Amino acid sequence: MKLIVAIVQDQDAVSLIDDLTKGNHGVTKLASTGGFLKSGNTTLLIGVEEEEIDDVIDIIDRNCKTREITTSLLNVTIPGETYIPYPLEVKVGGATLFILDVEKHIKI
Ligand code: 2BA
Repeated sequence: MKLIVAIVQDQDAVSLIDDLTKGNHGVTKLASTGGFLKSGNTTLLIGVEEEEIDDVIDIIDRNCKTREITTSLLNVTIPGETYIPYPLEVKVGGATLFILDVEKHIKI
């Protein structure tokens, strides 16, 4: 068994979870925060058998879009001046996936 950890954008999470559930894949949703943008994203835990992995990746691919986000995260300091927010274009990916081996899966 494998555990797919999928970090996706909040906007894509509802349709993705619906499609995973329709496809008979179990999924748990966690609210998470990206370290760079410090804004909310969604982390999904999806436990799958090896032969389901391609189907799950397909479903994620169909639901998750890459978006350009403009953020004023970075500040430029000019000597003698206050901080000036500096607009930064960031491409946020469709999804970031980690696929891990599961040693044991127990349901009680
Ligand atoms: P964030 O950390 O908020 O990053 C959002 C987007 O900002 C990233 O999109 C990337 O395009 C950009 N970015 C991140 N770090 C950067 C840096 N040091 N300089 C310039 N741009 C930077 P994605 O790569 O699609 O990542 C989306 C979210 O996936 C991330 O949100 C983070 O929550 C998660 N993530 C990505 N790579 C990860 C990793 N290796 N480990 C754990 N989580 C990861």
